[in-house]
Amino acid sequence: MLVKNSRAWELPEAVATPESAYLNRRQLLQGMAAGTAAVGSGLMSSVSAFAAPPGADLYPFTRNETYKIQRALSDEQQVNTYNNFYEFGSHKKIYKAAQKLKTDDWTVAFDGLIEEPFEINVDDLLRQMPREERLYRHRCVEAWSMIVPWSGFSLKALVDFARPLSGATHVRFETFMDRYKAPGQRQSWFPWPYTEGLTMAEATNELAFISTGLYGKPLKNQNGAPIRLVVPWKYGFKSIKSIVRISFTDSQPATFWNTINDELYGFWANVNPDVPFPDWSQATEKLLGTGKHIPTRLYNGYGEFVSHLYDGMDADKIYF
Ligand SMILES: Nc1nc2c(c(=O)[nH]1)N[C@H]1C(S)=C(S)[C@@H](COP(=O)(O)O)O[C@H]1N2
Ligand SMILES: [Mo]
Repeated sequence: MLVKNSRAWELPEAVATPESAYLNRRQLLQGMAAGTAAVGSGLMSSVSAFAAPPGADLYPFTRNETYKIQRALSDEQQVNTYNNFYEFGSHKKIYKAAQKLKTDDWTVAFDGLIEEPFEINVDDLLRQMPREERLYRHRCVEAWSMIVPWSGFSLKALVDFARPLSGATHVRFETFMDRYKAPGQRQSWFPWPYTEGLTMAEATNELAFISTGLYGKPLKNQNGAPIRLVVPWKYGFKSIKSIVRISFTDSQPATFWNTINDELYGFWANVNPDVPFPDWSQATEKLLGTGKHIPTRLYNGYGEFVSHLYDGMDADKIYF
C-alpha cells in the first residue's frame, strides 16, 4: 500500500493503512462465518483468507434506479465466460487465463495535471467513494451486446477526488503490464499497455462510471478486476479494464485500438448504427444469451444524457 502525499484527506489513511488492510480481511472472515450475502458461494470458493478482493465486505451496493432498462439482465454465467481482454488472448474464452492476475492488493496511480500526484489502494478508494449499482447496456464494436449490473461509483466522483488542474482537457487510463501473467502482452505488435482516453466533459458526464463489481460481487478478473472504466454510450473497447494509472493531460491521449488502426477504431467511438465497420453493419446487435438481434441505437440509447457533448459534430465524426 502506497500513499505518497500528505493531503488532509489522506492522512488518517496513511497512518492506519497496515491495520485497516488487516481489519478488512478480518471483517471479511467474520462475514464469511456469519454467511452474509456479500460473501456468497462465488467468493468462498475463489478467495483464500489473505487474498480478499478489494472492498469485498461492502457488496452488494444499493441500486441507483435512475438507469432503467426495459429488457432482462444478461445471464451472469455468459457475462463471466464471453470476454474481450487481449492481455490474455485475442479470443472470447480468456476467463481461465485471466485468473493468473493477482488483484487483491492493487493500487492506482494518479498523475499529470493534478494538484499533487498520489497512489491509492482500491480497497481504500472504495471506502471513500459514493458506492452504487447501475444497470447499463454494453455494446461491443463486434456487434454483440449485454445488459449488466455494474457496482462502483461515478467517474466524476473520482475526478473530483483527484483534483485536476484547470488546464486538464483529457483523462488517460492505463492497464497493468505483466508479460508473465498476461501472455497477450508478449505479442509485441500490439501497443501495450492498453490505454484509453476521454475528454474532461465526457469523464464528468453522469453516465461515466468506474466499476469494481458485477452482479453484486467484486469484479472477476476476466471482467477487468479490480477496477475498470464503463462508458455505456461508447463501444466496449473504450471501457478499459484493470486500470493501474489515471493521468490528466492537456491533449488527446493516444489509445490502444486507435493506435492500431485509426480508420477502424475512432477515438470518440460513440455507438452509431449509421457508421458500419468495413466487414459488417452496426445497425443491429446480437443480444447475448437471447438469440435475438435488436436494432442498435445512436449513443447506445443514451442520447438524452450525452448527445449535447457532441453538438455540431457530423454523424460519422461522433464515431471517429
Ligand atoms: N485492458 C483491456 N481492456 C479492455 C479490453 C482489452 O482487451 N483489454 N477489451 C475491451 C473490449 S473490446 C470490450 S467489448 C470490453 C469487454 O468487457 P467484458 O469482457 O467485461 O464484457 O472490454 C474492453 N476493455
Ligand atoms: Mo469490444
